Amino acid sequence: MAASKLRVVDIHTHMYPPSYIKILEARTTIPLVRTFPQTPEPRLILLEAEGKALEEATNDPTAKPPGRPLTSHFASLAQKIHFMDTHGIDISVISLANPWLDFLSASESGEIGESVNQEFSRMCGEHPGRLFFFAALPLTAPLDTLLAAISHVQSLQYCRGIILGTSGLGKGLDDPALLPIFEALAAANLTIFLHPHYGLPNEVWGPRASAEYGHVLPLALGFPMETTIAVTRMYLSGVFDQVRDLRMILAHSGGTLPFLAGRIESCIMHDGQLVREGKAGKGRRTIWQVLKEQIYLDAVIYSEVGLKAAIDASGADRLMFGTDHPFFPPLESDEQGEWESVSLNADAVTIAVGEGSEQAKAIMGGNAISILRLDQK
Ligand code: 5CU
Repeated sequence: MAASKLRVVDIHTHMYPPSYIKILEARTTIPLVRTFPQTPEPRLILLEAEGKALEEATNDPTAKPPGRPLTSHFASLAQKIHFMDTHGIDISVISLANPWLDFLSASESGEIGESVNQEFSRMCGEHPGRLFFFAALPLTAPLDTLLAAISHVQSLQYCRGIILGTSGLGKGLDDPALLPIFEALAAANLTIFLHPHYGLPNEVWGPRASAEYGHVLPLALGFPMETTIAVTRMYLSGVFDQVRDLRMILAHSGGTLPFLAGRIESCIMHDGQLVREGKAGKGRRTIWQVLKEQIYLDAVIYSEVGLKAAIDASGADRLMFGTDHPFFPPLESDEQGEWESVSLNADAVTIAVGEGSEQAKAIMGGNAISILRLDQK
């Protein structure tokens, strides 16, 4: 068999288009963009965990600035292409970063969503074949607006799926009211890219976190647990059986799902209520099966240990490389150069499956090209 060519595809790479940044600049509650006297660059404040730091910096001009600097990496298309070129990335599937359209009112989200998706479509059109995108859905809008949005994004040439947070319509992803949305997405052949934003309640991090531990706890632990909980709730609700054509890519290699799937299974088998209600018996598709049939995982886990667990759980043919650009820039080297956060993920693939192996080529790009139809412009 002829060896396949390496093409690198980044399926986890975000942007906030300029129009979206304007919305954030006009806001007074998180998410928002604001300038502080202690630093020249505007700050992007996204997470509820950043609330205390925001309050302190607002009241005290000497307090440390909250959030992260809003650099050109967040909103500039030229910068995205430069980042791709610097890291040898052939194709990127770009998506709006969190918290997407989740905070918009019901009356405005449909229209803003349409224009944001149109903007992503236009950006992809400027680099045909190099850029595709996951669209954002106006989840706070009425159902007919939401369904119309799915039809709209399906018609956009470079759209390959949608990016979704874990709140769904406000009650999580096991909400029966989401079924028509999942059905419409599956029928439209639009893959869901599931991404965390809400983390865990602030109290979990304890009183020292905001002042002493930076963003480590919400990002390293809150994000992956959020994803794990959301997908486990979906699994327990039966939605994967109800919508068999539903396809989801889970961010950050599925949170902790590959590691915890065995424990989830054991808890189901040993749960008196589920056994009595016939929900744990023979014929049930296990979470292992769902992981191999309806779920894909990105390879944004920064270590071969987690990556091997992801491969064992879903299969090397279901893993897809990502960078999480523009998050996690280098702090002590030039942002225009190579990013260590990227090489950590690329190295994890090499160590896990062998440099230049067919599995490495698949994870680095081949899988994304076939799963997301990136050969069709
Ligand atoms: O650094 C962060 O807060 C984030 C974020 O908000 N979203 C993301 O995708 N990665 C990192």
